[in-house]
Amino acid sequence: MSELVRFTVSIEQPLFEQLENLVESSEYANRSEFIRDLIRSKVVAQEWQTDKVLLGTISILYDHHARGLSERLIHHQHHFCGSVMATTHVHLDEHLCAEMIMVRGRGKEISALVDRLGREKGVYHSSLAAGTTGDAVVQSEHGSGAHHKH
Ligand code: NI
Repeated sequence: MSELVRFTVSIEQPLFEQLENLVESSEYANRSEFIRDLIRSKVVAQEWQTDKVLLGTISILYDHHARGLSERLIHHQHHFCGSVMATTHVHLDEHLCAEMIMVRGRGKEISALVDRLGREKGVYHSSLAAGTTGDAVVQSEHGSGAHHKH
């Protein structure tokens, strides 16, 4: 564990009250934990603006009966510049399929795949959970250059 740093922050009273409300209504034990995760979220969001290889989970909802759609969705995944690591398919009812596609690649390429899948006729929803391979957020907790031992 890295050494803890204490620092003073100056913010407007209404903003501080919003922070207090957010911490109180969340499962966070205290302000510090809340702010740590807030920073990590910002770090990951920033990573998505770079050329780094990242992890993402794409969620799609589509009409199982749309002609040729399943084949086209698979085609797009095969032509994705990064790698598709895993997919989970759930038959929601006789019409609807939900699929989760875990991918590894550059942010720009992953976002392009999300859009491409979403543009297909018969796809009702395509969204992305923007993850990370960990380096940036793990470092901030264990000190720079630290690596996990498995
Ligand atoms: Ni299905």
